[in-house]
Amino acid sequence: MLAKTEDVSSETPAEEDFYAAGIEFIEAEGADLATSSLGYIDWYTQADLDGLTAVTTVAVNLATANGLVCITAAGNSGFDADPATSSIIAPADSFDVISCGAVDGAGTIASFSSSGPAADGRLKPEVLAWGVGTATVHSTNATGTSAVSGTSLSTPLVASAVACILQARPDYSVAQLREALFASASRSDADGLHPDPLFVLGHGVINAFKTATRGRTAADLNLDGHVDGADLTVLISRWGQAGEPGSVWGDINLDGVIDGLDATALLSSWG
Ligand SMILES: [Ca+2]
Ligand SMILES: [Ca+2]
Ligand SMILES: [Ca+2]
Repeated sequence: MLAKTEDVSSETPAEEDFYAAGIEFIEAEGADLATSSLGYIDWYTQADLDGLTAVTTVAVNLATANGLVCITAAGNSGFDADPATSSIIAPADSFDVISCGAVDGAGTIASFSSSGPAADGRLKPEVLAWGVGTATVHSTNATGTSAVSGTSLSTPLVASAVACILQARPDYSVAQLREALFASASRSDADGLHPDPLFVLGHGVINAFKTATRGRTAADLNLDGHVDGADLTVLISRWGQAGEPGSVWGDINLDGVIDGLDATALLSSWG
């Protein structure tokens, strides 16, 4: 569903009300997530981005409290080396929104990616995705694509990954999804979270596969919390698939191919 709430010919506080109406509309229609690649700062200062003040921020707080996963762009105002200065836009300061910065295709932070923290010191942005020269549908050519840069481009990539994650893991609440997404991102490791102390990189680049499979044993191929015949059916349907160890879902023993050794491993986890 699309909710067109922004008037691109002007910038007035009424657009924040339109945004609130749009997110209410989407939530009422039964959406599982909402994503927005815009933000408001003209009538706010960074001191106002405390999670409690901006109209869009409060609207997103209500939406996430109702179980709607919300994703939004951090902004394109760049960053410096001072963790005390911020350049995010509302509603990126909302408590449970997933706010997104941008990296290039090599994973290097984009110079335009906005930095946090929120005015009350909370980590923002939380995650990163590809937002430099990102391939996207063309704005005027119905059959063409173009390469566009901005956190407006990394944000829908995160949203589409989260949509896939929620299909695999409908058990995730907003809080559980955030926890799994952050713990699976590139700056996190087995020891836990290592958020950027300069508030530029957040928890790093997202990893959808790790997020979707977090907390599930490798043999639970349909991610339902049990190892049983349904998982064996999945394994057989993927028989013979090969790739980098750790990248093939069903390669339980991590040797790069799905074969009898994985069936043996699955049976050893049965029940
Ligand atoms: Ca506007
Ligand atoms: Ca299963
Ligand atoms: Ca294997």
